[in-house]
Amino acid sequence: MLSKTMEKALNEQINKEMFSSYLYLAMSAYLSTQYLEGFAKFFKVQSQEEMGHAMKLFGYINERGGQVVLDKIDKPQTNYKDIEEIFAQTLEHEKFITKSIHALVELAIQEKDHASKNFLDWYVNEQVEEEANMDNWLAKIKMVGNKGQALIMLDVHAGQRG
Ligand code: OFO
Repeated sequence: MLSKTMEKALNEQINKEMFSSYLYLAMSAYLSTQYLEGFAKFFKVQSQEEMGHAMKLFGYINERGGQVVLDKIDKPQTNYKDIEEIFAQTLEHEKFITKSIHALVELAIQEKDHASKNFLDWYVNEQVEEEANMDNWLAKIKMVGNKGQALIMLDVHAGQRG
């Protein structure tokens, strides 16, 4: 059985993961208006992954006899300066999510909730990948100077994400 504190903290994480999904879907919509269809697809896939992260927590809370309580999801930003701003914000957002996951792990340790600690390890590893991936894309976009033919090539590459 989950403690009430852990149940509340995991529910808050569901909201953060759902906001991530919403945020990346908003980015995808914006990128479509910029004719960057590859990046638009990339963020649509990312959005679906985030919903998967939320649903994994949803399943875990249920499995441990807790109750999922869904909260309001904040409105994401609609317009962006350019693709560099999008990846810079994405990297910052992922760092924020990493901190949130680490705080959950610390809570699990404090409560001697070994099952939750074990469950959360998957997210710890996932965040290493998420940050590295976004950092990599941001570096590449900076390299090509955010425009021109090289950006079109990166767009094609981004669209290959399955
Ligand atoms: Fe769920 O990892 Fe990104 O936000």
